[in-house]
Amino acid sequence: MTVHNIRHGDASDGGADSVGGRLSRVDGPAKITGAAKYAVEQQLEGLAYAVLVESTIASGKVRSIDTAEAQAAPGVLKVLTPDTIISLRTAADWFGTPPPDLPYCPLARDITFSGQHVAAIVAETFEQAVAAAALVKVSYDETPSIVDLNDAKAGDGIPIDAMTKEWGDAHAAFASAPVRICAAYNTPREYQAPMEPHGLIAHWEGDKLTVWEPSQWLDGMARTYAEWFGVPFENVRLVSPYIGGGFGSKALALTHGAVAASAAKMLGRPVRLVMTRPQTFTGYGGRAATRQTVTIGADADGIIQSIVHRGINETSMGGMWVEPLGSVTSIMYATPNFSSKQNVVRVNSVVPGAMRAPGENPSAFGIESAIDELAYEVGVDPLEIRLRNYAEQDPEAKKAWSTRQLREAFAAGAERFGWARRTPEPRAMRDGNQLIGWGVAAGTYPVRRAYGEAIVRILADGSVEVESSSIDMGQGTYTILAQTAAETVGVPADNVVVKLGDSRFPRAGVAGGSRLAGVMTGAVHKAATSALDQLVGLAISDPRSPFHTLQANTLVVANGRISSPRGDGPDLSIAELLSSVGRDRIEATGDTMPANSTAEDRYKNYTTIAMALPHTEGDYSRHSWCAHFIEVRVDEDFGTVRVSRVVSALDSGRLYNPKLAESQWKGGIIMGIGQALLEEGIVDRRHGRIVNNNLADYLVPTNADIPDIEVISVGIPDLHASVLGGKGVGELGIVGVAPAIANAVFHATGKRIRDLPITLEKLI
Ligand code: MCN
Ligand code: MOS
Repeated sequence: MTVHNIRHGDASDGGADSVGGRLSRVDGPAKITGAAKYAVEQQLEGLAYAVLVESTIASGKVRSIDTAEAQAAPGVLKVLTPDTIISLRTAADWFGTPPPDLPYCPLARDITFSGQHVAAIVAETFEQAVAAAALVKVSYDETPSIVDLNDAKAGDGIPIDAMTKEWGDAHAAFASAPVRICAAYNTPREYQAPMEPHGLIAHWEGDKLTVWEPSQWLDGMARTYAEWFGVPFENVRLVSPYIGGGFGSKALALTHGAVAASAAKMLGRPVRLVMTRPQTFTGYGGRAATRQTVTIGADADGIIQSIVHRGINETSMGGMWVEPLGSVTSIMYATPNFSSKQNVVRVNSVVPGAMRAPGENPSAFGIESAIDELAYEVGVDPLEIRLRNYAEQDPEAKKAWSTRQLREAFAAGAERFGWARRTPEPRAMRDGNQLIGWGVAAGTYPVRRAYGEAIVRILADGSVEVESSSIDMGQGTYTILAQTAAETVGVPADNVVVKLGDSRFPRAGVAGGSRLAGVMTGAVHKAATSALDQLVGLAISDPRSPFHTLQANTLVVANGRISSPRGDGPDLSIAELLSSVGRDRIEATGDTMPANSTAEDRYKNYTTIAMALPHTEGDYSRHSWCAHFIEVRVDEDFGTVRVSRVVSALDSGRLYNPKLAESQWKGGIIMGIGQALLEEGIVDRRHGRIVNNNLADYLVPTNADIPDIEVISVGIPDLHASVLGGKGVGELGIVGVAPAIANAVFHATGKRIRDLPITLEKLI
């Protein structure tokens, strides 16, 4: 859990230790050497193994479960069914809405999707549990199901009024517009597919529960476990020091967690449950499939008069997921008239959920494809049309942007890509039998803000320790918090140890919505500032301090040493100073909560998402922005598409660590290439099963699919966004990639593909 720094900043960059420096990941060596212990690798005395049995139908009822043979199988400790598992309480959702006072059973009798957990085996070994699970015989009364959005029975669904956004008279303005574009854009179900599958070890000691589980949100998940089992929040400890990716799928306590923790309680032994790769496809829902219609009315110069947008996303029979499809549509371009509405359709699926830029990602596919269509319709360059319709303020909130370096992003990206050399007509650029296409699209993601808490300790040996229950799933939290503490206190980053991933540490909200870096650098900065103030205060005022006689107002701490600003007087290491005043540590807790916050406010902030500040709070509208310039090569005979060049310019405000931010952006872009060309969950139309529920058939990009990607930072510090001036990074990169590729494919081939992914059968 402890991450020791090894110096490995770029030699070329003297400031690697400071915020803004290119310090390499401080958790890198632990991960590469195998020293990093992931959740389910804990070795516990008496560990038992749980394996899930899942429904093979998508809709109906469990008629009976025959467990006799499984029960008698070697090593079996318990067979859990809805009849034998202990009863839990319903937990609040992530907004903290008080739940109905109803029992909760994580094993289902009423089946609403294929892959629902109906039983579980707990055995002495994993192999015994797997063998016994195969002996459980479940019979069903099957009823007709709606397998996905394409199902004829799916219909138009339920209107979500809260999603409606309207100004002006969009329909009238469209009717009178000289140029009109109207098209439908579809995205399929996609999956997070993190390398590390979902899984956990649950361990009860009396009424105290410890859960080792990969988690994007320790405090939120701890709350859910506490509510399920009716124990105080403080009794649940979540431990998650290392996580093999989440992409949105690991922010909530899920049904399988309830099964494992119930089994552990019933047996009085720690229980480990790890999902198989196929189970992860129904263990958490992936990104909802979406349908959008985008209608643009414009004048002959391509100046937009009206946008009418209608969106539909799928949700489950019992749960509610709204993928906000109007989120980019309503802010990217200036328009005097606008209307956006959204429905959700219930299908027999696990409830879909958050996947990297939920909402913004499919939303951008609609509007950024549609504006490209408008560009060809009026004969204006696709980059030029975006500039003509540039939104100088937030068209929806009617507020100034806190910062919007999108024009700069277009300029920098176009320059580096060589956009000016583009031939305007489709099918006009080629290399042998490869048609070459150049496409552009913009992207954006809102700045979500909440509050965080951290402890910073200056220890007797002069080292600094940071603790927070926030997490690092690969995005770089350990590293940027080490840099923040190092710079603020005035020590080398080597001398900082960052401890994350334990809910016993000071609390933190969700690592989702690209908010954690801004929140936690703010909290650590505050805690470190107050630890430094204490240190300097002691040095000045403690009669035992060598600085006492100086009668200085302030002292300077740099490089782990403390001295007077004028250079007269003593020059001591922090360790020497602490020893002179007889202290073994200085400790400060810092949080970014408003000063008058109550204990209840804090609990609510850290365990729900209800307290996040709206991005349009106050006078400004806060977002990060990007522009992607992409080259594709389409084989004229085979219809295969290769992305051959990507240049993206991005505005995430100030970067805490450019090396890591660039890596995050590239990761998002790579995921966007997968979304554009490969990824699609395919459902069996008879039983509603996900057919390609593995990484051989659910295609994600490999190295061979990825060209050189160049990313350019065009951000400037945005102090309306966060304490240190950064905006979100983690999700921004994916937004706009799929439409940039679709636009490039149109430029290459003259074929407009409005359904993702862009596979060869759609092109030939
Ligand atoms: N950063 C920076 N400068 C900024 C903001 C961020 O240098 N102004 C860098 C830092 O290294 C920081 C990282 O970018 O650790 C991400 O910061 P932020 O944008 O605040 O996002 P979060 O820390 O909240 O991380 C969550 C975000 C989301 S929501 C998804 S989804 C996602 C993502 O991060 N999933 C990921 N990136 C991922 N990266 C990996 N490796 N694995 C995942 O599952
Ligand atoms: Mo990210 S989808 O908000 O975890």
